[in-house]
Amino acid sequence: MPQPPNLCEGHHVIVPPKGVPVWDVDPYAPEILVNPAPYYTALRGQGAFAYIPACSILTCGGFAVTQEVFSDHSRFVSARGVGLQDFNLGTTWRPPSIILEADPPDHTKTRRVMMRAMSPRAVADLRSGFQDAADGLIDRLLAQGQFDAVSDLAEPFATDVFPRAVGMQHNDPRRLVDYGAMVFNALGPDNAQRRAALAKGPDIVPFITDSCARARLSDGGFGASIYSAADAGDISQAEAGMLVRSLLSAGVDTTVTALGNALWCLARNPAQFDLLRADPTLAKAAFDEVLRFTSPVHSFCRTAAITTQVAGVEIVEGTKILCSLGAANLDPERWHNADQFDITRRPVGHLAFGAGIHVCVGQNVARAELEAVLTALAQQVARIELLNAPVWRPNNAIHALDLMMIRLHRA
Ligand code: OVM
Repeated sequence: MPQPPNLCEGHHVIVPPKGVPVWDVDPYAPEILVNPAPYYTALRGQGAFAYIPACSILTCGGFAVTQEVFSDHSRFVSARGVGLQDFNLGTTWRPPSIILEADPPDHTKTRRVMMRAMSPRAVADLRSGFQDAADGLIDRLLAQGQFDAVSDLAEPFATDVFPRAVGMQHNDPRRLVDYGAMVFNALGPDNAQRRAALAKGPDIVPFITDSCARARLSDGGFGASIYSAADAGDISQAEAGMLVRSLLSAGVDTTVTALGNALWCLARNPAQFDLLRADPTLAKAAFDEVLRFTSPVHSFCRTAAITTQVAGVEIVEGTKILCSLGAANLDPERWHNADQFDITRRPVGHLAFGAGIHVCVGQNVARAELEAVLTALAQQVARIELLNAPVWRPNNAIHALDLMMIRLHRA
């Protein structure tokens, strides 16, 4: 029997709704986090929802139900936290995000500022710089021989181009990566992953807070754009700092993870990599399929703001619902050959970026980063050789590699 994880401070204890199976599982157990596919299948097999007594939550992973919960921000709110903890109860590890952990009308205002900062136009200006960085990195890695796709490719790329796009004047890749691990692990229960990540707080949080100050951000970046919205009176200076914190929270670990996962998909599916090489314009489609197939953010929670029904199940106010984006993105009822990585499908509607009003506001940036690296691989690399069994790193909200040794062979 799985050991119940310790619940975070502040959690509604609910009773299982009628007709919902009780499932004795710890969705945050490291063995599940590093190999989620069997868990996703079992989750979808439970029906619309399952009740997990260890966490006192409902969980869902079928595409239709997950999409319904995620798209309905008025019934299923974010301001009570998108992890296990109910922000109405207890204290949070940091001041809540004013965009991720917010509902309308507060969210509407901050979202507008972030959309403008990372508009298609703003991101278009970055593409050639991203491509130069990707071309140079892949050329160097081709010469290097064997290397780790995480620490030698994904992390160096994302922690170089993104902080520059933000306008950070004091980049510290290690601390940015570790802060991402804090933010995403904090969404789970008080388990080993969360404790280990949050223990680094005293070293990392002051660096992050300092980095959000206006004086630390150069002109022309996303950070300066956010502060100009404060000058225009759309938000306060303090809110601008909080939105820069959101950039640093959501913009590093996610793209590091997506890059590693992309290499994992292509290394294990050489015929798919050959398709990409034959037509590098498939980079965009390949990225969406990587997202569908690997779901870098594997889950987020919502909280029922009212007592309501979904799929005939009564959900009482205060219920936390753990939405498994990873399970929904592999649902065979939604996707043909769901367990096949196929860059020629058009996985429109995948939930890896979420859905509804909270759908990833930085996705233009993520797409530009991934398209640059996938294009460089398509143009310069003949073959991606996998040299070890990839090692995954358990994280309460992210499905990421820890280590994957590969060798690139020049085209
Ligand atoms: C934020 C934030 C943190 C993590 C993820 C995220 C995926 C946003 O601090 O606003 O979006």
